[in-house]
Amino acid sequence: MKEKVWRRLKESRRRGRLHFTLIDPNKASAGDASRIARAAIDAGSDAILVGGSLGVYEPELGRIVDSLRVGDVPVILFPGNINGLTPKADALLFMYLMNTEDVYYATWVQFQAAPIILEMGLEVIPTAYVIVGHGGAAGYVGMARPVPYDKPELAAAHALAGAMMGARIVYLEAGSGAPRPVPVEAVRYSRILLDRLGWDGLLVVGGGVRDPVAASRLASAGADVLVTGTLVEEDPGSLPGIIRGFKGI
Ligand code: 1GP
Repeated sequence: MKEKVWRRLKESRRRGRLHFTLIDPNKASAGDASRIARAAIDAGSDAILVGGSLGVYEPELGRIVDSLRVGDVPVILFPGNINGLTPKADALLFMYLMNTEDVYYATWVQFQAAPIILEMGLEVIPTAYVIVGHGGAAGYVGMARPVPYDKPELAAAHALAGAMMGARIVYLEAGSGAPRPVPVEAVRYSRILLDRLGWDGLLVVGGGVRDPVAASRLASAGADVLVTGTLVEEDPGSLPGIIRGFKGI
């Protein structure tokens, strides 16, 4: 199995915490995406994620991925559905939505996508996706039963189950544009259980992070990677501070 991007991420993590910028093809044209990616890489992003819950389609997705080749960082697909695939990317988060109520998002879309992904030759990074709190469009479209904000132990149990199912990434998601990020306690509990398991994957957190203090709290709680999306579209000037807050530099 291809592992180039995964090895690179793990290698980078040995040097410090990581930040990924999410670009939603439904919200950004190829020109916008290119500008956003440039600003993100300059601010210290280590990878660009591309995906969204609605309105993603080829050939526009392929054009957007092409337009993101503006620096030496991997472009990784973050698909909301089977339409979020293109062979032009470097890798794909092969996601299973741990707390969906619909078998389609748990295993069925993966079954339909797997042969296509194989044909495309994409590197796959198994990813357990856990929706917490607000959940945003991802929670709504994915028919999730979001983990309540005040039940961090439930988020951690999903994280642990995902790791036991073979995930290399566990992604705790509050939803793009969520009013509050994933609670730090959910990250802390998840980290404790994942460490007890001896898991050597990456714990990713995203959704609703808008300031350096929130970013730094998530880092202290044990997140390896912070994802932001909305921010770089709405207020790119704030990105360097948030990335510094998360990386502790
Ligand atoms: C969404 O976690 C990401 O999948 C990013 O969320 O747009 O709120 O930064 P924001």
